[in-house]
Amino acid sequence: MLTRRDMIRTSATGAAILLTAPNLSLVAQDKDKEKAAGPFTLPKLPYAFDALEPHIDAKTMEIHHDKHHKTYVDNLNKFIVGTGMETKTVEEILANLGKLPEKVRGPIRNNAGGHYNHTLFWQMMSAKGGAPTGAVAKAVDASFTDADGMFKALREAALARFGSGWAWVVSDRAGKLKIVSTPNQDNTLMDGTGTPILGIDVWEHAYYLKFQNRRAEYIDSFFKVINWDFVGSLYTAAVKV
Ligand code: MN3
Repeated sequence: MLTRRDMIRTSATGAAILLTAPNLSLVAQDKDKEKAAGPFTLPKLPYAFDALEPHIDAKTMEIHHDKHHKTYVDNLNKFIVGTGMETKTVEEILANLGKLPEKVRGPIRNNAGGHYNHTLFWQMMSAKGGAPTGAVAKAVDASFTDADGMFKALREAALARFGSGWAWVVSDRAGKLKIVSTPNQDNTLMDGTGTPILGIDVWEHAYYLKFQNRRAEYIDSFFKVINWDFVGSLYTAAVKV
């Protein structure tokens, strides 16, 4: 079980998640909450709202986490009832959307996707910033020449996403990285095209308060607060699967 302290430690040293939750078991966190309104709960932000200032502002972080992410969790809890998948992990739900009743498949796709994507997103950021190291750095170089090559490709995908969605760096099981963009709250677990190791939320709610329509500036600010320890742990787990 992941306690709050474990979550904070995980955010500080991304490698710890390999010991406690190799498959990012969101349900393990969810079960910690005793009075949850359903099987899924909003994970605590692993740092203060203002921790990523000046790159990502505190008000955006507060609304994004406490309102937007919470709504995905609340709606997932509402729609999952009676589907027979109440005890599944978010990852299992996302990989098996076709098994859900047609009536709730769309809402569960959006809200389970939103819950999973944001749970990763908070941990993918850290005030420390920095550059990739170790195995993930080698993979970045092999796939994109260098980190700047990866940023360039990720920036292009994030800018090209029309409307709301995400741009991702995903890994296949052999450790080859590629850039993918998905609409809405979709991700690459849904179609099995890879495991997300880094993702940028390009919904306007992620940047409009500070950057208004200047998505490119927000993207470059995000690049300064990437939690490479956590990204590295996601990469190692993706390759080991
Ligand atoms: Mn968002």
